[in-house]
Amino acid sequence: MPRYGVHAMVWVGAWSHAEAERAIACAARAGYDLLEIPLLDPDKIDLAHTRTLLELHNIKAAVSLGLPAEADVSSVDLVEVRRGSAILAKALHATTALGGDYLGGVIYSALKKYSRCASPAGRANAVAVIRDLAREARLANIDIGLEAVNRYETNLLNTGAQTLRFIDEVGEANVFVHLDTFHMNIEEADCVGVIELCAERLGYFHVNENHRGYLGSGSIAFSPSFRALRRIGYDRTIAFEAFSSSVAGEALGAMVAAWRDVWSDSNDIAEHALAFMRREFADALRSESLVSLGERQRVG
Ligand code: LER
Ligand code: MN
Repeated sequence: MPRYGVHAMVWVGAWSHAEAERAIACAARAGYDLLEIPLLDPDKIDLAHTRTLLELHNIKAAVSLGLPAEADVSSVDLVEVRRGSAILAKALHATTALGGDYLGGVIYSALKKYSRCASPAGRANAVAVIRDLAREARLANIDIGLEAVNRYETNLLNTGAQTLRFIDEVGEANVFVHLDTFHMNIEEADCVGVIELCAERLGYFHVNENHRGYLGSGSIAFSPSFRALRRIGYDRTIAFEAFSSSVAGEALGAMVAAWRDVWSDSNDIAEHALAFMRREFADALRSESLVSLGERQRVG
């Protein structure tokens, strides 16, 4: 069975003690196995405090981030690349300190709208940084996830196929593809096909509506993707992600262009999402069993 996660920005836009307490307690109360903590400022997070809360509420942590423009590991400017590696080293330290086993997101470039294509030299820098990060992470049993995001948030990895090629170049066994239905909906020609293509290397799956609101209230057809996850025997993390301007606040709102107040009741949307994802996964099992029963009957 997969583990179900939720992004902390469903509750909070920063990570003070009070915000950590709220996000961790609410995610656990809603029934999630894991809380994805965005590492907004690695120097400001009180790791011991967060770890104590995670243990108290019996919930795992994953760490995610998008690199800032001035710390872009896919740059040809080595000062920027070094700044990016330093942030990733801190993020890896934070993941270990929180007892997490997953560090991912847009960690292979900046999370920003680029005005030109990625250069071969910049891409090679990103591959080298992720390789070094993965080697360090392996020592702590941490998996690294590269999230394919849409064209307005990176110029390097917009699709699952591009991410697989990049991972081949990195050549480390603990680097995985991280897919997100919001980004797949914009960039993939075939959302089912990409899940099947990435099967062996799929390490994390974000479930998101096209408007980042309540699952099922937008235009994304989730059932085919859940059936594909079942077919490939996916048993890693399925995490709900949603952003709304009133909850995410200015800084994060700007990063992911959450300009509208799409929803406002954090506990309600989180509970709704967990029930939705569990139902989709259970229905996917039923429909896959019906397909294989039909196949057996045709053959017999
Ligand atoms: C951003 O669009 C997103 O989907 C986040 O998961 C990025 O880390
Ligand atoms: Mn995402």
